[in-house]
Amino acid sequence: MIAQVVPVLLAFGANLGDRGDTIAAAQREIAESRGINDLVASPLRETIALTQAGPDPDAPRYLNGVATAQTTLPPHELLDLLQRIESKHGRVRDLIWGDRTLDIDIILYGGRVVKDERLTVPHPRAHERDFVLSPWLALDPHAVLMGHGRVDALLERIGDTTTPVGAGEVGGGALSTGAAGAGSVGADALGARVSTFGARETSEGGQRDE
Ligand code: A4P
Ligand code: MG
Repeated sequence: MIAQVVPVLLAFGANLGDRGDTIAAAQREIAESRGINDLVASPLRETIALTQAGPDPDAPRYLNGVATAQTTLPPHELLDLLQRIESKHGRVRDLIWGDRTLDIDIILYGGRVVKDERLTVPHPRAHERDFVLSPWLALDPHAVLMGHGRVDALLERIGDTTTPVGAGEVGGGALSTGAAGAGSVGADALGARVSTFGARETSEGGQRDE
């Protein structure tokens, strides 16, 4: 059987430890994993921690970014891979939305809707999070979030409180070339690819299995 290749959008967040190094290492490990190709990472953004009580300016700040990739892994196998990489980087789950060394979420898995006890895709909160939308928009000015519309309009509606990573700190932009390796594509080519998430929604109502 020939495996289907599906474009995915992943989101990365870290607010403990060497945040940028951790995200860069995780992206490299994902890019090198079986069933993953063409990983391209956005620049990282510095963001205020969103806790269950709301934004907390006193909590350690996050670095957040997104990456696109092509995968032949089914959704739950992709989640297994991401959770293994989170654990390897010291992720401990205690508080809901608590501080963490690394969080990796699946924002989109092609045009597919998944909803079960382990996985909800599209990610149910992505449309209201500047720390997801802002780096995604930097990667793809034409990005469309399935079920919610254009990312630039969503971001304008909620406001962008994220800031660029300071000079001298590790950012995702430099990593994208290294992590993606020989099979990488540039952000321009990727933009077209990322936009296909939205195209599927427009033409097929966002319910299509890949
Ligand atoms: N799960 C379900 N759907 C998904 C998906 N699409 N991607 C399940 C990944 N995992 C998914 O996640 C809990 C469970 O969600 C997993 O076991 C998986 O089976 P988790 O990573 O253990 O915990 P979490 O991330 O704290 O939970 P949750 O509800 O996914 O949190 P969010 O909504 O992702 O928010 N503030 C800033 N500035 N930046 C951040 O990145 N992140 C969060 C987490 C809160 N505040 C933040 C940030
Ligand atoms: Mg998570």
